[in-house]
Amino acid sequence: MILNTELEYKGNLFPSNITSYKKDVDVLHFSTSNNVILKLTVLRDSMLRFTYTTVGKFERDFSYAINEDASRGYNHLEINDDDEKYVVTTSKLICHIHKSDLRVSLYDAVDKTIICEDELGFHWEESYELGGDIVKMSKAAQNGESYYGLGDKPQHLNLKGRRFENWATDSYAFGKDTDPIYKAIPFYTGLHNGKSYGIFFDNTFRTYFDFCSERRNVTSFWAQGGEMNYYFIYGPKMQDVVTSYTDLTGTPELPPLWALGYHQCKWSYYPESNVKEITSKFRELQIPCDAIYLDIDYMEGFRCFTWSDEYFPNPKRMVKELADDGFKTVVIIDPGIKIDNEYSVFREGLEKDYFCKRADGPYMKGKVWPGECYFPDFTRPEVREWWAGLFKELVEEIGVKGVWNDMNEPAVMDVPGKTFPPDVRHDYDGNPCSHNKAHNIYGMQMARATYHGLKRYNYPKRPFVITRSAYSGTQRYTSTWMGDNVASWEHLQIANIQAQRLALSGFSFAGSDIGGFAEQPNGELYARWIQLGVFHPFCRTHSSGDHGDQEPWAFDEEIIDVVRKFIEIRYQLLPYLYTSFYQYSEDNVPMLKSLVLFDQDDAQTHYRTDEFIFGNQILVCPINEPNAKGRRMYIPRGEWYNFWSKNMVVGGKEMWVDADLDSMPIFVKAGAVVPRYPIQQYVGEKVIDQLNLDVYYKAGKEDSELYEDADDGYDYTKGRYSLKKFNLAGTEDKLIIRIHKRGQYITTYDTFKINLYGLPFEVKSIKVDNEYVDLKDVQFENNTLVVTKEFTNLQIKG
Ligand code: MIG
Repeated sequence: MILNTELEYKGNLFPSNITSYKKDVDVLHFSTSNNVILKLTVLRDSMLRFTYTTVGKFERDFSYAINEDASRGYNHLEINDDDEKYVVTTSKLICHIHKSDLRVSLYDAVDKTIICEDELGFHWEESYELGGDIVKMSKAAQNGESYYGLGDKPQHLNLKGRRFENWATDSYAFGKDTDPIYKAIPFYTGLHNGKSYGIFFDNTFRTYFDFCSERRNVTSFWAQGGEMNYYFIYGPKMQDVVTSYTDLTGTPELPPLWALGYHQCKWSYYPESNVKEITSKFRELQIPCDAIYLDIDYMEGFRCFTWSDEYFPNPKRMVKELADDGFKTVVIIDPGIKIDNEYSVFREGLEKDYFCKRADGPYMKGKVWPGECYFPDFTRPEVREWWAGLFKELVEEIGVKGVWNDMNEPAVMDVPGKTFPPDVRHDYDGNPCSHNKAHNIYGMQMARATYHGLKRYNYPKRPFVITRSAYSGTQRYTSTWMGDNVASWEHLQIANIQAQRLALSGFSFAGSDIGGFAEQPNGELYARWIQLGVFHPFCRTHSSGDHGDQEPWAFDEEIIDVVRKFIEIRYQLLPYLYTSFYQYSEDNVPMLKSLVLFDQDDAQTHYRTDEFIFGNQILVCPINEPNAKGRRMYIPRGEWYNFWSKNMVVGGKEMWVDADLDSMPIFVKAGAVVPRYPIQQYVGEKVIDQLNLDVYYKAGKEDSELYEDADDGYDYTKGRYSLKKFNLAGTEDKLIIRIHKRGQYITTYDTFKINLYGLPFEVKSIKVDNEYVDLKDVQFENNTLVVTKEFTNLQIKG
């Protein structure tokens, strides 16, 4: 099979000249004399979809990735032509389609500069093995162009100079540069000359991307089947590219707040007494923790939806006792259903014909943990419905709060390719196909069915699901982790890159196995990893357990203290993190921002990997090396306060930052208003009776947000939420904070405790809503004050 788009390759076929053109509102068809049709759909002024067929007729238009509610609509659409080309113009883009060969060039509509242009453009090769085409696209790389995205690739953040494959693969102990691994997210952004665009190649077959690796000036992508079908998304800000892609493929609903707490996991905690020992120890050592996981050994012979009588004689009681102590129970559920006629899930699946079959009729049989298994065809709506129903007892009756979907690449043991053979049939929601097409979305459809089950039976509370495999759009249903990493310093670095990369690929709710899954970290590595992990949207320690324990107390006192301290920081920042989740869910804003996403105009950011912005205003940089007392890092442009010392630094430069083992580089953007909770051992342990607002003075303006609701449930969808926007404006002798409020949720607290940092003047007077207040009345002391949460205008003067 030809795996490249090289010009010299003789099997390549190309579109010939355009012979007809047709316009149907916002869909333009360009047909060539050799039966190629380019269908160009104008979705938004900044988003065009390109689909090609080589047989004069398109497949049924169906995608698992696209979010039904994605924004559509444009302000301007104009089509002209001259001898050489058609010209499609929107308010953001100008698109040329060349009449002689169907090649496409895209320009910025405002300054007319080139954004992206076809090199060979669309071409294809006939696939004798599979039938249909191997569809290919090549684009000219622009001067100084950089590339980002592609989901979970464990490589340098900037993808330039490399080639990648997307084929969901179980990758135990993967390494730096292993490719592919668990996920297939065929979306990237290009950045050159201050402008960014994105390409989402919505094709679920095995796809490849080449960023100037095969040829220095060419970027290409291709698939082993299906149609050339991609979305072109223009910025020019990378943040707009990422939010548009995220809007296109969707975001999750808000998770329950506890899901943003700290989670503890291991393969495996059993029996019940061991689980209790672990949870009690967290409380005894006062290390906050919200969730405890049960890996495959909780089941009876690895049969999904069963419990081992021996290890867990009364799961309902145990789950309740754990819940009384603030622990939510999350259990693993794999796709393989054990072939066992005594097992009701198997019998039902068989009777109802829900399992995947080989091309000639036999069931797809594969070995996984339970032994020989059959596998539900999650690409059939009826099967997903059945699967969702299987969670009734687990969730409604036993009280499990979250489900962990593993092995859903799908992974199969002891066979070549470690997955289903290609002839396995799938329904693909009424578009029957082979595993070649369904492989990359199998895990997504499993997680989707799981999500619907959890949502149904946990209602009116919110569901929590975590998946290992994913395709674009999977973020609508579930969180994710990076799979089986290793306890090494290099993997700490990889985890950092993967979390950033996933966030800029639309999938923010992600985290690594803290400390590493395979092998065992020493205390120092574990502590450094916790420091990074508490700044990832999903925060869980997990390990295979085959090299010893990985609870905080498996290490010495000093490490326990560091771990506690950082998990406490996460719990204090929960309202900030939750707000960031709200901005992701509602406004499609990634929860982590690589520096290039934060400030693309600063060329220094284009190859940075370690530093990132957590939410919108907190800059962090993990320590990646042993025996470090600090590190050099790049501080992005602007003014930043050292989180620990509260000293201000001016960015746009590299600097050394001290960070002994009990510290790490953390900075807060000047002007930020950061909400802070008291330390709790689990979400909801305390009623919040006062909210801290840490206010970092800035000579100038900065906006911050605070989103709050009941932390669970769906009342927020009926308006019972509270969204506060803080507009901060500082001058030499004055600081003004205005609040704009929205929503009807009434917070449990009545007052803010405002902690002022970096004030360049001594406070002489305070006005709340235009009335001078006695400094005593607001308990003004050491630059802190207490004010009613109802204030809309606070003026502090020197
Ligand atoms: O073949 O369920 O990535 O998190 O602990 C190993 C046992 C299966 C792989 C997952 C890992 C999990 C483990 N699973």
